[in-house]
Amino acid sequence: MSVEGALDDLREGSAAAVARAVAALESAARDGEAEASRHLATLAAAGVGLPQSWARSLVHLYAAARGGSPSARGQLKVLAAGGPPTHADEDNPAYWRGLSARVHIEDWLKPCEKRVLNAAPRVVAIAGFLPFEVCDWIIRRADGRLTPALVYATDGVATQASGSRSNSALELGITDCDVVVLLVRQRIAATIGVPAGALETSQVLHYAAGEQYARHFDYLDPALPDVAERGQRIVTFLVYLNHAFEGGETEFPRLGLKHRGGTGDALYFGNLGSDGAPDTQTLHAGLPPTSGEKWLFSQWIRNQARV
Ligand SMILES: O=C(O)CCC(=O)C(=O)O
Repeated sequence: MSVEGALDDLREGSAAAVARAVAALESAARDGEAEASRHLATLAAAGVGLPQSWARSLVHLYAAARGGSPSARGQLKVLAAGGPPTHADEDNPAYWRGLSARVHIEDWLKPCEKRVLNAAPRVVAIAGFLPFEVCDWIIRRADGRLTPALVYATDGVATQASGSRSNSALELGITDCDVVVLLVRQRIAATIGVPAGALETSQVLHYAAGEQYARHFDYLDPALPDVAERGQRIVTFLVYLNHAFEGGETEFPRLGLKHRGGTGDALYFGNLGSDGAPDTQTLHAGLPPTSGEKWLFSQWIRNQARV
C-alpha cells in the first residue's frame, strides 16, 4: 500500500483501517520512505495506532528529516530550542540528529503565567504562549487549504457557513496534524489540566478584512447524546497567530470585554457556570478585522477524554 493509501485508511478511522495504515507506513519507512516516517512521527505523538511516545515520535521525525522530508525538516527547525544554526549542513545526518536532540518536550509542558481578565465566567490571557516560529509554521500549513468555516448550533450539528460566520478555516484532522501541532495541543491540555484526549480536532481560523464569527456560544445542548458520550465543551482556547490586522478583537458583549493578543498570545474561557450548566454570559464573537487578515488557532475542549 502507498503512503497515500495509508492516509486514506487513517481518515477512515476504524480500528482495522488505522492498524492497516500503521503496518503500511512501518513497512514503507523500513524501505526508506521519508514521508512514511514523518507520518509515523505524527501517529506516535498523537497516540493513534501506536502507543503515545514523544521519544518515538522524535526518532521517526529524525529518520524522516534525514531521508529528505521537507515537512519533517521544517518541524525540527521550528521545534529545536534556540532555532536552527545559521550554518546548516542539511546533507549531514548529524545536523538533523542534533536538531532532534534539542527538542525539549518538558519545556512545552511548563506552567504559563496567566492574567485573569474576568473572574466568572473565567476569561484568562496568556502572553507568549507560542513562539513566533510556531505561529508562522501553523499559518503556512493552513494557507491555501482553507474552506468556509462551518456554523455549529448548540445541538452540535455543523452547517455550511452563513453570514453569521463568514471566515474560513482548516480542521487539523490526524492526516493534517504534525508534531508541531500536537505539541501545541499538549501545551494547551497541560495549561487547562486535562488529558490531550479531551481536545476536539484543532482548527486554524482565518478572517479576511470584513469577515466575522458573529455572537455565539461554544457550549453544546446538554441533552445531546454527543454530550453524554463525549462530554460538554467546557473551555475554548484561542491562540492569536499574527497581529498584522486592525480590529478583529474577540468580544464578550455581556462582560463588556474586548480582547486582542499579539502573535503567540493566548486567550481562554470557561463555557459553563459554577453549577456546571451552560453560562449565557459567555456569549462571544470574533469581530471583523477592519484591515489586514487575522489568523487564529482555535481549540474546543471537552470534560471527557476520547478513549
Ligand atoms: O475569532 C475570535 O476571536 C473568536 C473565535 C471563536 O469565537 C471560537 O473559536 O469559538
